[in-house]
Amino acid sequence: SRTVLLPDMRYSDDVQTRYRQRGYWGDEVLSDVVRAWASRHAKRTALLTERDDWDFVTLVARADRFGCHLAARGVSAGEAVILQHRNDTDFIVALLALLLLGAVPVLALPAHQQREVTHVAELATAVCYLGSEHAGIDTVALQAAVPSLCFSLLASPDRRFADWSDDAIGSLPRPAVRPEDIALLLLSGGTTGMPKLIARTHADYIYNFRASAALCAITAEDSYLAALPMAHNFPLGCPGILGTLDRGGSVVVPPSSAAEEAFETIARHRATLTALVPSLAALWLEAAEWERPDLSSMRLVQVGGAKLDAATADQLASKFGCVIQQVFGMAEGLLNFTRLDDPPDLIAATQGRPLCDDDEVRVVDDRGQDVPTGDVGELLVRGPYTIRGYYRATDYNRQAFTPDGFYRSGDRVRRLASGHLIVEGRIKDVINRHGESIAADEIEACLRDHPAVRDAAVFADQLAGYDEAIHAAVISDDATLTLNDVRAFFASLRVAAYKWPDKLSHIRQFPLTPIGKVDKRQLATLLREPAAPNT
Ligand code: J2J
Repeated sequence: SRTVLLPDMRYSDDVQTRYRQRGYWGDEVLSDVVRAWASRHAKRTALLTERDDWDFVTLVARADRFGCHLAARGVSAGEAVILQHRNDTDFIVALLALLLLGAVPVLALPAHQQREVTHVAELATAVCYLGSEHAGIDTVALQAAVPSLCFSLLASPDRRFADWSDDAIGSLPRPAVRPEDIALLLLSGGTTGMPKLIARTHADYIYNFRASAALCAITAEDSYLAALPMAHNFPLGCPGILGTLDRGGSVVVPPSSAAEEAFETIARHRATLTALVPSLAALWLEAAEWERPDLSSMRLVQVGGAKLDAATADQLASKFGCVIQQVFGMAEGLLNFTRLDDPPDLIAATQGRPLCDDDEVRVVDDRGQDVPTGDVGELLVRGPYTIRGYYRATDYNRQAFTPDGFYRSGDRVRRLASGHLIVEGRIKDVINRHGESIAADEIEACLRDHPAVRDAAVFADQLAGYDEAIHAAVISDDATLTLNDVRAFFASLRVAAYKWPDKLSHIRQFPLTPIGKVDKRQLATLLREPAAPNT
C-alpha cells in the first residue's frame, strides 16, 4: 500500500530534469532535512508552547522516539497515516515522526468529522489514524469502514505523542524514499464533491518552504506564531512552521487563535511573524482597539486564503507597525506573495506575484486563449511545486488540468505589468468561508439527503470585507423547515461544522441558465434582495 504518483500525476522526464538543473529540486528528502536540524540548530529554541520550551535536539529526539514506536507497530516508509490534531506540540511531533519514518502524513483538519476523515482514509488507503480525543472521531467505526486501517492512537494531555515512550528505543534509519516520491498529502476543499488529496513530493515541498523562507528573509532570530490550523499549507510551509524551523527560527504556539491569547503569546515570546486569514485579521484588529497589546516584536504579518481588502491591509500595517504581506496561494502549489520591499500601494491592492521564476502563470478567457495584460481571466498554472494531478482522481483530473499539465485554479484574476495579480472572483462553485474553500455541490448533496428537501442550491452570501457565508436555498414541501433543523441534520451526518449552512431560504423553483443549470448569480440576487413591501 505504498503511496505513489500515478501516471496522471507525474511530471514528464524533461520537466523533472529542468527543475533539477535549475536547482529547484534537490537530492534531499524530508527525513534528511529534519534530521539535519538537530545538528545544525542543536541548542537553539525550536518550539514554545504553554507547556514546552524545547530546543531542536529535544524536538527531533521526541519525534524520533514516536516514529520508532510507529515503526514497531508496523508503519513503514511510503504508507499513508492520517494526522488530525489541534495546534500543539503533538501535531509537530507526530508530523516530524512520520517524516523521519518516510511515512506519508495525510493532514486532516481538526474540524473534520467522521464523514471527511473516513473519506480521506479510504482514498489514501491509510494504515493508521493519529488523532486526539478532542476531534471526537469514533475510531472503531473508522477502522470498520476502512479496511486498510490497522490501528489508531489518540493523544490526550496526559498521554501525548511527545511522551509516548513504551517500547521505542534507538533511532530510525534513513527511509528508502526518493526526492520525487510523495512526502505528504494535503487536503483540498475541492471544487466538487468530497475533499481531494494533494500529493506533494519531497523535492517540491522542500523547495516550497525554503523559497518561501528566503522570500520572507527568515533567520534564526525569527519566531513564527502558529495561529492558523497547522494542517493548512499556508502555516505549514509558506514558510510557516517548516520554513522557520529550517532556518533555525522558533515556532510559538498560542493556546488558541483568539486575539487576547495570541497577543499575550506574541508579547511574552517576542514573536516576529505570523500568517492569518482576513476574517481572523479583522477580529485581531477589532480586539487591538481595546487591548492595546505589545506587538512591537512583530516584523511581518502574512494574510491570505481569501481576499484582503485594501483598507484592512492598511489598518493592519499601522496597528501592527510592521510589513504586511498578501499571499494568494493554493495547496495545489502556486504561491503568490507581495514582496517585503514592494511599495505600500502594491501591498494593499494586489495579492502578490509568483514565488518562482519558473511558475508559468497564464490568464485565459473561456476559450482558453491568453487575455491581454490587465484583463480578467482564469488563472492557469504549471511549475516546480504545483501538482500535475490530484491523487487517485483520474476522471476529475481531466477537467481540473489542461492536457499540457496546467492546473485550472478556477480563480479569476487580473495581471498587472509588474506580474502582480489581483483576484477578481472565481468561476469554480465554491464558498470561501473564513479562508476555507467549501464545494457547493458537497453541501447540496447533503441537503438533498434530508427527507423534507426536494432540491437544493448553495451559494455565497457576501459579508463584511470579502468574507462569505453559506446560504442554502431549498425546495421543500415543509415550509416549517428551519436553519436549525438543517444544521442538526448536518450534525447527524457528521459533517464538519464549518460547512453547515449559515442561512436558509425556501424557494418554489430555481432560476435556470439557458442550458438548464441553476443560475446561482440570479438566485443570489433574488434571495439577497430584501422583499419589497406589499408585494
Ligand atoms: C483571494 N483568494 C484567495 C487570496 C487563496 C497560502 C495562502 C492561501 C492558501 C490557500 C495557501 C487568496 N485572495 N489572497 O494554500 O499556501 C483562494 C483561491 C485559491 C484557494 C486556495 C497558501 N488566497 N485564495 O488558501 O488550497 O480561490 O489554499 O484557489 O486552502 O483559496 O485555497 P487553499
